Amino acid sequence: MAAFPFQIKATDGAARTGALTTSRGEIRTPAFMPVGTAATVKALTVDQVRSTGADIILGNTYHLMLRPTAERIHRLGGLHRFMRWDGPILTDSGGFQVMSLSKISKVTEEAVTFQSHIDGSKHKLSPERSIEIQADLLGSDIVMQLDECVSWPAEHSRAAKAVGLSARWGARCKAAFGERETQALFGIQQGSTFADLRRESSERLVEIGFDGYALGGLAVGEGHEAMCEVLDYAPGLLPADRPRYLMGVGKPVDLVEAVARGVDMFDCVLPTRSGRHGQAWTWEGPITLKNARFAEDYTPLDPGSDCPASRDYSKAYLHHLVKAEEILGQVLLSWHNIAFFQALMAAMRAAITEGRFEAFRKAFHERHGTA
Ligand code: PRF
Repeated sequence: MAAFPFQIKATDGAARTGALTTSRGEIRTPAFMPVGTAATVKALTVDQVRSTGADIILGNTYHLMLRPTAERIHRLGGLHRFMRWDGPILTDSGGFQVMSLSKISKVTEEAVTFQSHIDGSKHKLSPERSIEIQADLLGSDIVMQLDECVSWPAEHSRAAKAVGLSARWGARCKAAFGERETQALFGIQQGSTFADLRRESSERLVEIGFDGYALGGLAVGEGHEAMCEVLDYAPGLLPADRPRYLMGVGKPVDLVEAVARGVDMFDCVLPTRSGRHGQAWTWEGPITLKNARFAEDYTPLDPGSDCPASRDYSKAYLHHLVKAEEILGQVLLSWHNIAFFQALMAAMRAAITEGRFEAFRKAFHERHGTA
């Protein structure tokens, strides 16, 4: 398989920094991918997203296959052209969103069938159909295998079944994907919080052979401590020379702890979703702009940032926008939060490069707190 080159430029403990080179540009790692579920990073233009330093965004098979449909996006020239994002796009395979969003769903060996959360219409998503949607119709750069993620807590036997099904679906995805020059296919490790299952899952994925490997089934309710316990060993079960992607994570404290354990890529709705709900993430932790203490605070969220939303608008103005439910409040807070997450990743990359990640990690926690 002609994988995208992944160059690790420096390591510090288990933490790594480098770059994944795709046909649409370089992804500096550790990387945070803003979520563009419905062909939009909610509330932001692609120029605003790019201005934050994001190298890659994420799209969702589940949402796009339902609306406006993958076939329509294909007729309109593919997802990049449709949404005007010319950088790399990673798409999730759909299974996880089916479980969390659809009205009714049923998993068989063949496929997952479900009813749309939009209009109740019935759909089937097989490994082969997920690859067709992501790779051929949307034109994604990084395609995720279809997997089964069990909810937490899970019985060992239930988690073991999902590991087996995910491995068989991974092999079918690889066969359907074939060999491609300009697109990559990532496998997804499952196994809940069971070390033996995480190991078995990794071995089966490596046997199939993917361009990169994701850690799935985490951040599903187990909490920060339990997730960190899995991350103490799970990334080390995956090939060191390929990118490792922790799906759906997370808060700034989660990102720092996962990078410390050898994770290279992340995605999460947190910065955009919490921004739309009036929350700003800062080096000092999260703040709720609605709070009366910001009513006459003329300072910006981050005077040292080069993001206009972080640097040029006072907290008093943002407080007013949120209180008045003005749409600009959602735009500016989403923009600021994405810029903050990108600044955090850039700071971690610099700390790893300069061999001072442990000092960075300690200083980050002292300043940011545990929220
Ligand atoms: N599998 C897939 N997508 C995901 C997850 C998963 O386990 C998660 C778990 N946090 C988020 N998104 N395919």
